[in-house]
Amino acid sequence: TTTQESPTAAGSGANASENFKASASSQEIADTPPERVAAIVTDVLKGVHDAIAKHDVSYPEFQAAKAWLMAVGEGGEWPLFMDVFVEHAVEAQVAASQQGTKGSILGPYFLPDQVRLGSTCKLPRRDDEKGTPLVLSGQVRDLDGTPLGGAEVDIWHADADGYYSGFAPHVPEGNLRGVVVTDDEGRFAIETVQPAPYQIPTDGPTGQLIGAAGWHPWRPAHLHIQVRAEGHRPITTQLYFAGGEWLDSDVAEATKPELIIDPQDDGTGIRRSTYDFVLESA
Ligand code: MBD
Ligand code: FE
Repeated sequence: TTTQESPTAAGSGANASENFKASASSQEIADTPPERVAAIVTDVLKGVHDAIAKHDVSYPEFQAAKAWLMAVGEGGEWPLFMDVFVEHAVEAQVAASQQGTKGSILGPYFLPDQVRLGSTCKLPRRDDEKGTPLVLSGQVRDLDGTPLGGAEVDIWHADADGYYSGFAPHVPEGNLRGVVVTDDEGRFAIETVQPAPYQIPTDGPTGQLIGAAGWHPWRPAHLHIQVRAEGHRPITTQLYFAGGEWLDSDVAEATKPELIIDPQDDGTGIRRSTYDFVLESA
């Protein structure tokens, strides 16, 4: 539905690959002992072998799978594929031991070191940024209710066409991204615009697989948020919008009922919602 020149899947996917490789500090890479590698990979391969037997997979299908795997790598889409189809299962493991605000997946489009903004702020945007004005305000607190001043509410989201800055070449760098620092009472108020749902690029290997399987390529509209405070366990999450399209069929399976906000028009055309974040001690 967009009239903007859209990035090719290869273009935005490759960006995600480069970003992942460059961000070794924010993406912690495990040094896993051999027994654990063997245990996990044995079960992963067993799942593959079982599927081959169950579905009587043929040689042409096996070759098609190899060609597709190569295309995912060449198109730089492994971060996209992994975060859409696998990350939610990893997040569920973390969630089992995490108190406070519910988490969700990070996704492929986080960028570190974005502009730092005061507690009441407007995210960087184009002069002609499309979309309904949206204000998200709230408070960051400890599990015991203590307000956390100086906490960082790192927020990034797609524009009203569903594109992310840093990944879609036509969107200016840093657009709709910022690190909002809470005031002494842990409060923040962020003005931005309503994001659109996100469509997995249909011209790349991930989109082609989705098409070949007859699935849909959509994520519901969402705000990505990572909240960090000294001495506390950071929380990575997303907020979704009540009544939004694809909310009940997110291709990335990353929605949770606790993460749905329902912004209301304040009478001036601005939609407002509050959301408080609760962090556990580190
Ligand atoms: C996104 O915007 C996203 O949040 C995830 C998890 C995967 C692909 C695109
Ligand atoms: Fe996203």
